[in-house]
Amino acid sequence: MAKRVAELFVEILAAAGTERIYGVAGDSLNGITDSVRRRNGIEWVGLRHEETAAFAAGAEAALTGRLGVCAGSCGPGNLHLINGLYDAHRSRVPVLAIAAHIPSQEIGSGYFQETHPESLFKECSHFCELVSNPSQMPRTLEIAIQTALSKRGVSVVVLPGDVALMNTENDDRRVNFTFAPPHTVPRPEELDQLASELDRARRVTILAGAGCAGAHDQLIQLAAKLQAPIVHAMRGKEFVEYDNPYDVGMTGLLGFASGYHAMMNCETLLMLGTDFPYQQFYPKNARILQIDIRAEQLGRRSHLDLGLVGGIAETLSELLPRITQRTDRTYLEVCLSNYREARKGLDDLATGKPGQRPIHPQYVAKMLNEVAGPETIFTVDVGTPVIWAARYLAMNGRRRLLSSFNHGSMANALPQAIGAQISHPGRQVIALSGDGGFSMLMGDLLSLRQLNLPVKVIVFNNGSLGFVELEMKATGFLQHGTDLVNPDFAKIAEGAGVLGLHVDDPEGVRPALEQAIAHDGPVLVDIAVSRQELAMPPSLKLDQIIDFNLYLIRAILNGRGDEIIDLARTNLFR
Ligand SMILES: Cc1cc2nc3c(=O)[nH]c(=O)nc-3n(C[C@H](O)[C@H](O)[C@H](O)COP(=O)(O)OP(=O)(O)OC[C@H]3O[C@@H](n4cnc5c(N)ncnc54)[C@H](O)[C@@H]3O)c2cc1C
Ligand SMILES: Cc1ncc(C[n+]2csc(CCOP(=O)(O)OP(=O)(O)O)c2C)c(N)n1
Ligand SMILES: [Mg+2]
Repeated sequence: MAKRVAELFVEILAAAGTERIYGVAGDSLNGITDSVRRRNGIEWVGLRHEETAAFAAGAEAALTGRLGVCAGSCGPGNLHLINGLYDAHRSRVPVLAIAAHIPSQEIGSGYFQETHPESLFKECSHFCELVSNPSQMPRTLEIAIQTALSKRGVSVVVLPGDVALMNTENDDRRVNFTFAPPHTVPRPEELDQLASELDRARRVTILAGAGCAGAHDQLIQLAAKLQAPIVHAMRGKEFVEYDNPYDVGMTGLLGFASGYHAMMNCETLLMLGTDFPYQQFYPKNARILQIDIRAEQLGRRSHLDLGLVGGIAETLSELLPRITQRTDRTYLEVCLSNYREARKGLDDLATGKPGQRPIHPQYVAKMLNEVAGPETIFTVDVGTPVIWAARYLAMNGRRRLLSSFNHGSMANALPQAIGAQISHPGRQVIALSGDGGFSMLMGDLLSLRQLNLPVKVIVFNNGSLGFVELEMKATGFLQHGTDLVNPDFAKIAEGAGVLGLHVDDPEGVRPALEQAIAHDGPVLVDIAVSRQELAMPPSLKLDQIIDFNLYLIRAILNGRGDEIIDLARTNLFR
């Protein structure tokens, strides 16, 4: 029996396990939204901005491993998806975007709202095709889904509103979407070679990333055999750091001195499932060995002496019996002791005494870590919240940590929290937002009320684009264009039917966070935190230090001495 293309589309999505579509309704999407309305089992999640929809779908996909789906209407509607889609694509999580399109007979005429989605989304997708004829369905959609799942990333189906409403007799489904990634292991002789490299080396450091998800046991066993410290890249934190006696912290500009030194002083660096992007932080003289599931990743960030293609869990299982147990812990102990020192240094910054204002953001993050539950999903805005999360949120194998780590977009935390909460009802979801990031997609605060999502939004309100100020200082620019004149966000929340709490004294931080978590509904906690909080890189290069001094000199010359005192008060004298 003939059915509409849109109806078939939604049926195929349901067959692929889709439970919801995030989006903003629009004329060209009517076929899809109406088919969703008439079908049980798939929900339309209406949001205030399509970018939120794409981030939410990406968060759902990241947490479940299943396809996240979002939709935007023709022209500006689907264009708004793009930043969130870039994020999902670069994080390599499977997302399908439905880009509704102008009437098919108008394509190419410069029609109202016309864009060319196949060109626009090409760069942020593995697959991006137009359905111009009903008989392309369901095959085009099946290929799109299969591609997103197997290549991990975004697929876009461009669907003109009129084609969505056409009838089709065609329903020759081919795919059952039971995709499970294959086990991939390198050849035995390559594993032997890797084992002998590792056995020969004196000081081995492991750099572990997100590719170590599901490989915690093997990773720890390997470190134990090699007596090797484990440094993690940021996306690896949630999979690597917990229950790990070999953990020496993160490296990179936001990392720990101990992570930095363990990378720079090793003789052999073993990279496992990581694409840590900053070349300056790789050792120049060490031998570098790498395992990654994708061959094109090998040697992408550093010189490479041996690269193997394999999944980390299964490859380490094969590698372990080939490695000789070491007993010398000298190098490991030095790295661990550096780590204890770095950790203490960071903990000493996370203090808050009643009456002592402004509140240190580190203290907020530390308190949040203490009051949040063991299953919490944290979403973290790009900006200084990423720093506080990296340093003060402890993972345990069950907590999750999402941000826009690879794409680096602001305003990700609230949208990702929405996707996390909808797909995980009953689970605690906490967004760590910057005041800049939060206000960028603030419209979807309203969605927390509309969709009854008990997300807790913690706004680190420092009245500025703080991370950018930090970068300006580190590189010798005088800060400009970074001021934010903010309202009391708690009052805005109240106006939106969301419990709003405002805190401006350290004494109030913990009680407010506890109250927020105990509250059965959405909450926004607006916390006035210090603006001039230095997040020193683990090792400053001489030119960076000179530039930093230059900043101070320029600031004085410009008569902004008050700011330096502020810097000093919040950093040097505590
Ligand atoms: C403001 C800001 C500052 C940042 N500062 C830092 C910083 O100081 N330090 C830092 O570390 N990061 C930092 N980041 C994050 C950084 O940009 C990268 O996102 C992060 O370092 C990448 O972590 P990763 O290598 O674990 O993950 P990814 O980049 O996602 O790499 C994972 C790798 O694992 C591979 N893989 C996936 N699955 C498997 C498998 N099963 N088996 C084998 N391989 C697999 C993938 O092919 C990929 O190559 C910052 C981000 C922001 C937004
Ligand atoms: C969409 C987008 N615009 C601009 C940037 C550049 N940028 C990175 S961090 C940042 C400031 C973030 O400010 P805020 O959310 O207030 O967090 P803070 O660093 O102050 O804690 C900016 C502008 C970006 N990463 N993404
Ligand atoms: Mg800010």
